Amino acid sequence: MPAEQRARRLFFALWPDAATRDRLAALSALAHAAFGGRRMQADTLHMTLAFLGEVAPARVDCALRAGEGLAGQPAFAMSIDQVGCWRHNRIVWCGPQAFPAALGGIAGLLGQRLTAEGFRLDKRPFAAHATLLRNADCTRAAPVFEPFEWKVGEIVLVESSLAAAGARYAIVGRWPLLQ
Ligand code: 2AM
Repeated sequence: MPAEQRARRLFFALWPDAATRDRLAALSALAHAAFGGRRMQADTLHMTLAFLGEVAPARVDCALRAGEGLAGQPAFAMSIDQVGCWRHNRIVWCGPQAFPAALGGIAGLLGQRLTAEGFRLDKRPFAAHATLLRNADCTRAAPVFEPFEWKVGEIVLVESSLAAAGARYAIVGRWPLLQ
């Protein structure tokens, strides 16, 4: 099938700046020493806001329009101060214990906009997490670590494609938040 007709796997996310990515990568190494499993690539660590799945090429503009609706939302910061392991899927993740109100506002608005554009989203409540490891052993104890701040200044739309070396991510849209 020609590339321009192929469905594209898309999701909205928070993408860390270099300093935050380095902190996330260091936390991933620490978590790996505790839980084992497979580390996610350091340069693509992120927090998913809304997963769209396979999107037909003609519908990509609808996703971009939903992103445009985020203009005017405030930039915010969150403290990454929690590491957990989900037994049902053996994912080790990190996130904020205190869910920032601004993040709830952005996720809620994005969900509304996407629904209005005809996307069907996961019904489960949004769980603010960045996946660090897969296939981890959740019976082990979580590591102690120094919490750090993740400053969020933009929302991105990401395309994920499968390459020989695993998932490849490309940012296909970005929307700055109000500083
Ligand atoms: P996860 O890290 O918790 O698996 C790209 O796959 C991103 O979209 C990942 O961060 C993944 O979250 C998220 N995602 C959410 N729902 C998904 C689904 N049904 N299938 C694949 N990825 C999903």
